[in-house]
Amino acid sequence: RRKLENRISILEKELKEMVEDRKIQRQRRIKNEIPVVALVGYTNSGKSTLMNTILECSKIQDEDKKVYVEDMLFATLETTTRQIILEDNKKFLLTDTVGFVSRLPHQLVKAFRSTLEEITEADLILHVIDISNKNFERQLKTTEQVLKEIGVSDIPIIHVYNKIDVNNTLTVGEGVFISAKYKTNIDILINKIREVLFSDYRTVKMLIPYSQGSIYSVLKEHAYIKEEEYTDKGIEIIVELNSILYEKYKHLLK
Ligand SMILES: Nc1nc2c(ncn2[C@@H]2O[C@H](COP(=O)(O)OP(=O)(O)OP(=O)(O)O)[C@@H](O)[C@H]2O)c(=O)[nH]1
Ligand SMILES: [Mg+2]
Repeated sequence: RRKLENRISILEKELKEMVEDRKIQRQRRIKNEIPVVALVGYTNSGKSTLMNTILECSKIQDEDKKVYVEDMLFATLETTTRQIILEDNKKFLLTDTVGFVSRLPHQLVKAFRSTLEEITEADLILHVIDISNKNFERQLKTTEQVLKEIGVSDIPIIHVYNKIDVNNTLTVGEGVFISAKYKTNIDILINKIREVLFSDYRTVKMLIPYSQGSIYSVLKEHAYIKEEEYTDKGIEIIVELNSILYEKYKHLLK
């Protein structure tokens, strides 16, 4: 009892500090236009494990970037955001959040509300469900109830049924069935994420005059150059880009 109260006061303090940091992060992010994916779900469902597994699919990986995983309630005390870069240069930010519980200790509700704000900023929510838990249906409802309360009905949600290595009896339904720990079906999940986040991408041919080489650098960094050829008029490229870059550079279409 005493231990739990201590833990709660640490939680409250840490959460308060995080809110301030996140306000700044958020503004930066909005300017960057990189889409944000939030991992949401009941405590112990495997959100942080999935964060680490998806990090391994990122082009730039760093062992230090892994987050803490533990078989306990509230292993995650703060939200963490990492950038994921897929092989074709498509990027998104992935946010690991504090897990939900039913009957949240009331001291925590306020602190939680602020972490939940983070979720309202997401472009996509991955709702992680631990199907090895016999109460998973109730946990799923609890999480959905909280999501409803914070008013995110306009954000797309993918149901991610986790721990199929323990329970594989439930494989039909809307969503993706994975094992975050054993890295099963992660490719399917990534493809679903792609469908939602990058539906505005298109592949076009462009000619960049040598005098505008900086555009080439921008595209090299923020788009996916599939082919390039140096001609006497400039660099001819076949590039896959999002609608923002497309609008900006469509005068170079060929
Ligand atoms: N068998 C199995 N265990 C898993 C799987 N994914 C995660 N786990 C385990 O489930 C436990 C909780 O994992 P976490 O990733 O810390 O869960 P979380 O949702 O981040 O938990 P909180 O931060 O407390 O909300 C750990 O012991 C993981 O190793 C899986 O696919 N299969
Ligand atoms: Mg966690």
